[in-house]
Amino acid sequence: MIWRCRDRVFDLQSRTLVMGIVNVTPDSFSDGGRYLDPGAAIARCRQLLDEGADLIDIGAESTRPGSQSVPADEQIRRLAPVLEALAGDWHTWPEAAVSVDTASAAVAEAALALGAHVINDTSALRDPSMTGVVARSGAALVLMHMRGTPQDMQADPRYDDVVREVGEFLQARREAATAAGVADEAIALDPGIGFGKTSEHSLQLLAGTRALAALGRPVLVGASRKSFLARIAGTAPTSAPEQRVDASLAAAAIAAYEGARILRVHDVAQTLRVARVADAARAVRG
Ligand code: HH2
Repeated sequence: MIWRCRDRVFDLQSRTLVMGIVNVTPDSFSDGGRYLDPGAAIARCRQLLDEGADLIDIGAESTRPGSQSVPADEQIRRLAPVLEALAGDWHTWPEAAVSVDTASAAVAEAALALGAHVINDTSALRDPSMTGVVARSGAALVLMHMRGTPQDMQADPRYDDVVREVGEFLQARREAATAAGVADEAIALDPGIGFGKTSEHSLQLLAGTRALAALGRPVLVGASRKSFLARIAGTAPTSAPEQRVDASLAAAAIAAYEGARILRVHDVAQTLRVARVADAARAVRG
């Protein structure tokens, strides 16, 4: 299976991709405030690329439960210096790609003009202009499932069968995107771990990765440092996100072994080693 991200084409047959997270925000749940300064964000991107990240995902708006939305012009103001700096860098990492985490078509358009290869839309096309912007650019599009909005998504989420319902939603969004001109081979699908999900729902989606992979597009899993891992691992949900790295690596191994092709993570170097082990185990399983 290939995943087309403008001029970057990833062959996902045997290799799970690792996407490093950089949030240019004051309030992200794990790295909020650390990379709000453009110089710090650029240095972090370069560090993750040096560690071997296949992609970096840059966000200018937190989507943690209860977070407030950030106007498009402010998102662009935060992203532009980082994207501009990276655009001059690509000879150093010719095979890596840059993703921008936004649900706004205006932000996506500005980011694509500055060279982004992927739009990571956690709202899966709630902005009706998003498909046109992505289709015109030839960029890749991540479609993620979220129940509700970051403001209300954790208020008693319920599903009859979370894996089936999320799969049906993602398939419908994929069809909407391709009908609007986005190439199917540019689309990746994401169950949205923690987005309108209890810990049990997030665990079921992680364990059910194979069912989503059967839809035939690369599955992206973002479990990194999320609080459901603390609950399962027996650490306090109030624990610092940095204390959830080992549990995150376990989640990455499960996701990759069960067919996820892209892991969105804070800890790139460790996850790359986990991904290689999971890839090797998948290869001998056949
Ligand atoms: N999770 C977060 C943000 N964006 N995008 C995708 N596709 N999948 C995810 O699971 C996902 C995502 C939340 O993590 P983080 O970026 O670390 O925090 P915040 O939203 O607080 O900035």
